[in-house]
Amino acid sequence: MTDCIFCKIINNELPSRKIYEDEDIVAFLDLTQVTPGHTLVVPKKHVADIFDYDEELAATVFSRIPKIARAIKRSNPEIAGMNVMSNNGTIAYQSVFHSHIHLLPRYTARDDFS
Ligand code: DGP
Repeated sequence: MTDCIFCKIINNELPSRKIYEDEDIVAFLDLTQVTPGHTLVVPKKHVADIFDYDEELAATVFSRIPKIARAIKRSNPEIAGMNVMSNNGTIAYQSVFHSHIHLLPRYTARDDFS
């Protein structure tokens, strides 16, 4: 989709800090960094939200999450947990309408992020 920010990131038309990429998905740091290491896992296929997934795409995207979560956790010994979540629809606070899963590392020593 031509005016989609995440399609542009996937196609390297916009910069991002990618931490993982394969033929189906890309994972890059969220611009806002709600907690340090806040990452978005994004299917390369443009789907607006969870309601657009077929089973094959769901299996592809969600099966990658544990591997990426483990890699983020390994990157910093202070990471003690992680929120994995997705906003779907304006009412659910989705702001970018190319589906994505948020990975939010949580820190024991400094878990004072709202
Ligand atoms: P959501 O509100 O769930 O749709 O989350 C969208 C996220 O996308 C939000 O946390 C900020 C992030 N975001 C928006 N624009 C950009 C961008 O250009 N680059 C990066 N890396 N993240 C972005």
